[in-house]
Amino acid sequence: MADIEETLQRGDALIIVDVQKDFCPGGALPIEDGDKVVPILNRWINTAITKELPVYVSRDWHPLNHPSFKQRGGLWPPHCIQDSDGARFHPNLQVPESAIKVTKGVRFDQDQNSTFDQTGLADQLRNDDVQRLFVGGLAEDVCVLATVLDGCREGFEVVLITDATRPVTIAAGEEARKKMRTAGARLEPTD
Ligand code: VGL
Ligand code: ZN
Repeated sequence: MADIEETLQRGDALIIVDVQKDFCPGGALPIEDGDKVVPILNRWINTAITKELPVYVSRDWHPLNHPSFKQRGGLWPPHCIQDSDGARFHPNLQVPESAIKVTKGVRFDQDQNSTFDQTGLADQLRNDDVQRLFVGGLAEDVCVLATVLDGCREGFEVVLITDATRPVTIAAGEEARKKMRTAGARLEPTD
């Protein structure tokens, strides 16, 4: 991809998925090198803000005893519990004041991996005249995957920033990239 400055234009939005402490090394559900996405995403944020493009920042925000937790028969250790330290954004992520926050994973009865799932995000983006999404964050094979697939399904052009995301496992990451390509997403590194 050309450099960020040349790439981002009117009609684009940046979608940053779940760059929270619990998904980074030392957190409750740590993703290897999860924190490495932070400086890359900061560059994208900076350019998006300079160009007055919208930046959407999602967070996983679970109640205690969420159904995605192992204790309830789910897949994951408890993570991103509402108002806990681990649910905070990575401290070095430069979340701009103008960022539009998307909170998900709050339902008591089911998980929401996609930032589109019951959040109204698709309508919000259309109201914002957004046509193309640049997506990064965590985890590539879980919430980033679900978000990219829903973005394609909703009719947006979707570009996954490949160096701005990391999977829970390498194998699942490969599988996720195949699914995203098949759905029509573009997979591109920052430069
Ligand atoms: C996520 C596992 C559990 C994610 C959320 O944000 O990718 N992964 N909850
Ligand atoms: Zn979760």
